[in-house]
Amino acid sequence: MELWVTEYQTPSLGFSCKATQTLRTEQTQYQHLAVVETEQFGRMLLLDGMVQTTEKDEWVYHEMITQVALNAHPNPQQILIIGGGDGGTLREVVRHPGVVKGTLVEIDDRVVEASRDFFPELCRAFSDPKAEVVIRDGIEYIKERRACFDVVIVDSTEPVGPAVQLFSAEFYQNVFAALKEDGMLVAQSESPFFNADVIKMAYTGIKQAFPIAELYLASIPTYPSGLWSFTVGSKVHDPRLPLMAYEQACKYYNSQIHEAAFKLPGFVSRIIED
Ligand code: AG3
Repeated sequence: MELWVTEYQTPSLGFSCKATQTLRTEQTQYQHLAVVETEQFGRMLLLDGMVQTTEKDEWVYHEMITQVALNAHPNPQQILIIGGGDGGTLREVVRHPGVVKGTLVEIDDRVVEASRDFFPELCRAFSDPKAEVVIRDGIEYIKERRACFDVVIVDSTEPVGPAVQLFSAEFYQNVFAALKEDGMLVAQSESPFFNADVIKMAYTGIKQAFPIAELYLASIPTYPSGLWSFTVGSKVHDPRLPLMAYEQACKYYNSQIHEAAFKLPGFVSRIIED
């Protein structure tokens, strides 16, 4: 019998992968978690039926959510990741030469455990001396911090379930307060084809809190529509300019991609124009 795993990307579009094995399915305290072995993309992590990452294309997302801000900031030493319990973003953070400490704050310890059990390429950062993993609600964590991070990365799920508030204007203001005076925020902000409303909400909230707000894109095969957006908020530095262009061992990110990623198709520019 053939086994297929499907994410319903819209009510009328399914993205299906042939699976060879179901490695884990469980209801955690916060969400439904599944790990399946697929033929096309290797191991795949799904939360509430939505693809979070796969072995074969995780590097596009993890490099692009991390290396753009870390290379546009002149001195990115203290980095906070909210969400991202699989560890892929943390791996990118700790390998950047300027970073002194990468703190990951994940609400659901079962995501961290699934990564430890099934995603050796993602979880290796957990044991890095520069890394700290905290199991807590990032919304609460950020409220208690003032002017202590150079870059905050929001590696969230979609704005449903535990992540809803991670797209709110109030949360972005709390991130602003937790950043140092020249800090930067980067948040994953969904597909311009299917989630224009989410992009608008993230961009508007970030623009209210930060003097500089910019959107950039990357091509991620296993996410809805394959075209994905990230939104940066910055206090001082222009996120579009790669200062350091640390790109060794990157498979997607380089300094030309950095600049090109901010060039937007007309339909995407129009989402964030008011
Ligand atoms: N976080 C963003 C995943 C969004 C995917 N959406 C979807 N499949 N509908 C990924 C976490 C990886 N560290």
